[in-house]
Order: sequence, then structure tokens, then C-alpha cells
Amino acid sequence: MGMQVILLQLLLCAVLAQGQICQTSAICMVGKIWTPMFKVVPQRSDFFPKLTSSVTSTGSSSGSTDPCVRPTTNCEVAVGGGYRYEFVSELSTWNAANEVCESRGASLPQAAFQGNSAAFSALKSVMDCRGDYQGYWVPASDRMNEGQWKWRSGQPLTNQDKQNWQGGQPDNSGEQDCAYAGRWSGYKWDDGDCAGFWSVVCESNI
Ligand SMILES: [Ca+2]
Ligand SMILES: [Ca+2]
Repeated sequence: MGMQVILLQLLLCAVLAQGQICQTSAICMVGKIWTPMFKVVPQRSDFFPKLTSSVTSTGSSSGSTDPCVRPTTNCEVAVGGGYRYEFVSELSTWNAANEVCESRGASLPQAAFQGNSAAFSALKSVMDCRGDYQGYWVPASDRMNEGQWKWRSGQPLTNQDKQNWQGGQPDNSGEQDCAYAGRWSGYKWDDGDCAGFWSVVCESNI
């Protein structure tokens, strides 16, 4: 990725953050993609209603000082319901999130949101693992046809799938076409900007 692209992403982040502070601490390789490691610091209490100012992660930390090496914890991988879940990225766009999972032979979490409660419990334990990440991408979008939500695989969302939405969502506020699960709602979904930045857990069959 060239510097111009990185600068563009910085600009995008600044625009999309809308009142939050956008910082980049390092340019790191995520999967095969050079990615700025943004730290979006929420300032709007209405956007992150349950965010606390000092949240520490659970589990043991590796204590690395390399900005491209996340402190690892013993709760970033979990297995349940026939699926394996692994935390792989702090902040990615929806496209990059799908690509980083697919490059690992996995996908963003889908089975966990389709009634597989053991899978959801495993996914939740990974999403809860690091308390400072507030949202996680879901492989569903309505980018092709507004209001026609589909899984990344192309399958339309069923009525049961749609029970994942938070109350009042999806609202397409300001053009929102990609789904993410918000910690503050118990990981119910909101539609967000596909170029926004949320965290990434990958799902794979075991
Ligand atoms: Ca939309
Ligand atoms: Ca929304």
C-alpha cells in the first residue's frame, strides 16, 4: 500500500470519526495488507453509551513494546458449536475485515448469529476478551441494493437472521451498508459505514 493510500485512509478516518479523535500509531501488516493502526477515541457519549474511560483487557499480556505486535491475551481464541473464533484485527474497514479472514481460510462470523448458541458463546468470549474494542464486523451488507440485506455469501438474511438487529436498526443513517455487532447492545447489529473502522474476529469450521 502506497503512502498516498495511507494518507487517504487517514483523511477518511478523520472525516468518518466525526467528532472523535483519530490517531495512527503505526503502519502494520495485517494479513498481506499494510494497514494504519488507527486509534479512534470516542468522544460522543451518545455513540458509545457504555464506553468507560479506562478499560483493561482480561487475560495475561505479552508485554511487547512493538506497536505492530498487539499485546496477546489468553482469551483471543475460542471454540464452540463446531466453529473456531480468533481475534485478528483491532480496526479495519468492512472490505479489509472480510479479506483478512478469507486470506486465512475463514470468514467474518456468520454461524454464531444464526441460532448456534454454543458458537455465539465462543464468539462472545473472544469479543469480550479485550474490553476496549466496541464493535465487530459482521459479513452482511446491503451495498448492492439498499434495504436488501445479504450475507457475504449472497444469501438473503432470513427473518431469523434479522432478529440480530438492534431496535431501530438498520436505519441507513447517512448511507450505512455494512453490519457490525456493538458491544453496548449485547452484540446486536447496527448498520454502519462500510469505510468505517471496527474490530475483526474470524470464524472457521473445525
Ligand atoms: Ca443501507
Ligand atoms: Ca445504523
